[in-house]
Amino acid sequence: MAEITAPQSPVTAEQFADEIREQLKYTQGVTVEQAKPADVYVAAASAVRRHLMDSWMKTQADMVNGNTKAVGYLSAEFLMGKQLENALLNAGLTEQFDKAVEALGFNAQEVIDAEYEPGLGNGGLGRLAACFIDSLASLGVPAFGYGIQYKYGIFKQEFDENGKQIETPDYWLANEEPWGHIDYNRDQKVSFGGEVVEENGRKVWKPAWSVRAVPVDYMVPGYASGRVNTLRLWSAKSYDEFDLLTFNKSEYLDAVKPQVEAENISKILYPEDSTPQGKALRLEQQYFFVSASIHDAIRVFYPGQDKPDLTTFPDKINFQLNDTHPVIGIPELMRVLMDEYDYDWDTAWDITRRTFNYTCHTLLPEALEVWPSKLIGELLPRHLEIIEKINDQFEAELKAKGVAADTIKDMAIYTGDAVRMAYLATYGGSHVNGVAELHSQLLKDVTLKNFSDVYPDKFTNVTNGVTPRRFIKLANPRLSDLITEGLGTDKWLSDLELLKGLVPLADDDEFVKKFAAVKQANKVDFSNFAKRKYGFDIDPNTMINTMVKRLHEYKRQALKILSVIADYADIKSGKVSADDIMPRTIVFGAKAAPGYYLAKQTIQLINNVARVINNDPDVKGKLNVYFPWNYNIELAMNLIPATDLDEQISQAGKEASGTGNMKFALNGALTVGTLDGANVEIRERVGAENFFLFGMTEPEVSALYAKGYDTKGLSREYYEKDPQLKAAIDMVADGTFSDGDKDTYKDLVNDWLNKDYFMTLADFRAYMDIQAQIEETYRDPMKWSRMAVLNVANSGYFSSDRSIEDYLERIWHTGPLK
Ligand code: RUG
Repeated sequence: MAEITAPQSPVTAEQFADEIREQLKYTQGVTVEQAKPADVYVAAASAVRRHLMDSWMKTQADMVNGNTKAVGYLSAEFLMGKQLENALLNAGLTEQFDKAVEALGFNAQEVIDAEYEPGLGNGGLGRLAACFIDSLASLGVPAFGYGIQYKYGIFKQEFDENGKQIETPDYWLANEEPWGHIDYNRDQKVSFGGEVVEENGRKVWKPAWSVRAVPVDYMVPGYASGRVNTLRLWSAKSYDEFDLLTFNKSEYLDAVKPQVEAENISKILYPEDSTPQGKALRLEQQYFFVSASIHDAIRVFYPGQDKPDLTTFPDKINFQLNDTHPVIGIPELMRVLMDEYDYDWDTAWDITRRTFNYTCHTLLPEALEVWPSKLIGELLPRHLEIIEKINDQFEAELKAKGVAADTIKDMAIYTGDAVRMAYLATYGGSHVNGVAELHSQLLKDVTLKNFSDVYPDKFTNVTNGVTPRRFIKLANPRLSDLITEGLGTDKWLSDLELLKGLVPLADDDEFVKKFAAVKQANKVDFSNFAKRKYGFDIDPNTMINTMVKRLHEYKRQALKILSVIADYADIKSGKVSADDIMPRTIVFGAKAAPGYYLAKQTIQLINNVARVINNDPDVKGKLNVYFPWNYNIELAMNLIPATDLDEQISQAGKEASGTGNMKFALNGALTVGTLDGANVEIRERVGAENFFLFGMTEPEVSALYAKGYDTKGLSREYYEKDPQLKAAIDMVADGTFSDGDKDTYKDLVNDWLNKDYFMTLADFRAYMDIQAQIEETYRDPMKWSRMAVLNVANSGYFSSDRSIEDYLERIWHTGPLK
């Protein structure tokens, strides 16, 4: 019998059923007979919250009264996913829930499905924030997640009849949302605009307008830690609800204008993954949540004190800046300390520098935010002054260190016209980290090279991770049970390195067969899920080959679809018989930023390749492409456990880390990938022989740029020289996937042949070759499954618990609550 250490709740299933009944009756006013699954979901969520309440209050009290420094994770995105199952797991109520709901006459899955998934993030960055707050709570570290409760999350994706992406608003709050508690009594005032005047020798900011930041609190229960932290998402409300005078003049729209303007701030998540847009509103959002959070932390840690000793602030809490989005917090804390609490510049600077740390998540220059000074000056005039002064101090410091004048100019935080937020964060905080070893190295060598030359000690790496509770235990219960059986304990859920104990089992045929059976059962489940949700007919006896991630040129969905087209072209031309093909189902999931033209063309192409190939009798169902729309966490949790082969094929040197790659490896998919981001570390750990590596390395990519690949149109040479590549591209150009219309994809084709910045064509041959090797391996099921077992066994390092332990040791220097 395996040793089970999962949290146990004190209540029985009968008692939990009574609690649900009580919630239904006394809070919601419905009888069990009247209730729908959605009512039971709300009641169960409220009942779980009650169970977590004491731990939540105790965690907060211990945090304020104890001496353990807390972490404030400042993030514009938290992509939490559905909450009920996770809360049940961490409260030790999973079994009680299943039985209670059944006793009440409901199906547990239907109740769970009734929850609407919040999409308060764009992709990896937001999901990482969610994994991190889960791990902080599970490790018992006092922490706040601070962000924005957007009214509309990331857009809902649909495809029209031509396969084009359509974006529709995702009003996730349309139905009752039982998790967030709106705390009107702990609001904060956030001001904008106006001017700075001198009064009695002091700078005084006279803002023009203010909004009310109201916190909406979400519990973040730890797994088996007894701790419950807080995710505090700010919602913008107006101080002037309604102008009665204007209304009485029958100017109804004008009467609500101030309210609409104020509430716009938390209205919508910017649908961007790596390119900042929508300037003014985005800066307002950033300042809004950061200013409210800083004031909130002062309120929390110095309760009831008018004149707190804020020199201790960095000992109470450290703020982690999740990308450049919250970096305006640096001048904000300076302003608060000087203007609201009377500290001098040097003291304020010392406190600020010790409070903040910065995580960079990108290597794409366009994702490092640069704000026009004019905009900052208009919205936050006092902050612009402070930034200028920080820049003066910075330049003086560099000069004193003997840095050359030209370099100082290159490093300017404030250029006169613009403010470079990544530079401000690097100078204004104690540490800077990248999110995978290669990424952190490239930050030091390229992106922030000047800074790392001057401040080498600031730079460190923390490789990303994912929470095993959501992405193994909840997503893949069969594999979880098998792991527990194999290891004889379920302790791996809070110590993922224990998975190493599975290594010897890769040589145990019985275990490997069980492992393969788990994968097969998951594939059947996924096929049923895809039929129910999307109407797809996925054959679970084919290899499930998945590529899910944001649609971006650097991630190279184009490379994948070109390879599919090349295979298809081979069948059509008779070069290859469909009977000889290893049956494969390729599943894509991806949203493109609404304004990203080539990404949207790629989506259209994939959809039309799917339409043509899936309906072509010549292919005999051997090659299938599916593109379920609106990729989200629910889809991920169903698809990842069913995947045989995962695609991580970004151009080397472009993906900061990736976290999907970790989820797949942990669920026993094999990876085909480049030496990019965390792929490098995954491959090192699972073993080169258990990873399908292909493509150029980062130095090879750089060398090819140096030859003028994108500027001299060198990609065309690859097209001319490789008949298979040529056939594939010609098929796109000749209208095969656009009902004969040659214009539909002309911009995409033009880009491939004349620019191809991300070197899809240059890596095509290597990619086709590795796919041949993959097919051969897959034809030996035991070999494949053994490799998959070794992927699971050696991926324990990629737990977000380990990432948080690295942050604790290298950056935050704090630990669990005593
Ligand atoms: O693109 C990166 C991923 O490589 C990374 O895994 C993830 C979490 O660190 O963050 C993604 N990211 C980067 N999302 N937005 C940005 C823009 O800076």
